[in-house]
Amino acid sequence: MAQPINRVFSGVQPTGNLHLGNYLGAIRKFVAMQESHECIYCVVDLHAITADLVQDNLKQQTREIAAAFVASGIDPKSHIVFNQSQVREHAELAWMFNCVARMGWLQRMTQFKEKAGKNAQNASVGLFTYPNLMAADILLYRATHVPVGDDQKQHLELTRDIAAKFNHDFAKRIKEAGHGEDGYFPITEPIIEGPATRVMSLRDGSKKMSKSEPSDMSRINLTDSADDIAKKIRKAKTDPDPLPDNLEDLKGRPEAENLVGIYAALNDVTPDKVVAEYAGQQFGTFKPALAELAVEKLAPINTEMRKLMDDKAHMDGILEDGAARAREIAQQTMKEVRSIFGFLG
Ligand code: AQP
Repeated sequence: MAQPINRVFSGVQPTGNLHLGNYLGAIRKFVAMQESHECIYCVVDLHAITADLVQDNLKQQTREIAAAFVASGIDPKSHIVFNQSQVREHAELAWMFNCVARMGWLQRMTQFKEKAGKNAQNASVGLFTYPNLMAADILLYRATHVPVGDDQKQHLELTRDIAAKFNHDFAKRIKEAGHGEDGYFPITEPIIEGPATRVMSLRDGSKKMSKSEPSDMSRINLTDSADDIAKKIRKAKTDPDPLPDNLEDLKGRPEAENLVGIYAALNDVTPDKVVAEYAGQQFGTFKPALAELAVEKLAPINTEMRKLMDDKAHMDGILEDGAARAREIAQQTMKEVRSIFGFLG
């Protein structure tokens, strides 16, 4: 079977409220890529149990992420939107990739070190092998492009390493099965670009904005009201200096740099343009402008998300339909992968 040349896959974990970082770093790119690519967008619920085993609201949060996809402009009819646990082949390929990936590769993953913290011995094995499941998510669909935020860069490199090792180790069988000279799995291209590939916490410019950060004031959620958005931006940590007229002078001012990056991304302009416009202005002027812009861009998504969330049956229908179409691709891949491994059946 020929490899697709233009297939996008990406996923979001249902681990809490979607925030501005997820939106600017990932979901907005998902929307843009629909124009030129065949897209598969997944709520990666199997990943959600790697950190906290017992989840209270998994079904609801899964629907909420899917609703955010659709409310942001993803078309679930022309493309595929589904949740990972409905397509069992993700887990099967992840097991095989546990055997392809090397211990040393996983031991280098910085996200595991950050998430496991000082108590790595007590972290789940799933958290350690998370990148193998992520590689399986992507390669199950032989996706060629993966739009993600900057924090996922290292995991994407691992996905490429897994694909390359599989293609190399099974080269003879892959060729004999007629899959061509380039190997079976594509060497996926990460799409990490724009001014908001790493949106930082509103309370601490050295930490990334994150769903699992305990302080809700650290992030703007897609479900926040206009008042909440304005309050969070007003209270965002900054320094006492005015905005400079060039980006170089923002260096060493992480909170200011973050707010400028957010403004630029929301307004689809470069950060240079933002500092040129607000040069010499205090945050007392810049923050209300940013709040107004954020509300203008996020309010329509928020309204649409609420509407979708009121109709659970509709959301479940979208996910079931997406899963059926994803499964067709996944089953074909696994048939071929099982044969390459040499399994009977
Ligand atoms: N702060 C961020 N800036 C830009 N992009 C971001 N992403 C996450 N945080 C930022 C991107 O959003 C997509 C979905 O991420 P995820 O939910 O699968 O997991 P994550 O990267 O671990 O995100 P969180 O919000 O920090 O979740 P928790 O707290 O549960 O770990 C990815 O493309 C990611 O790069």
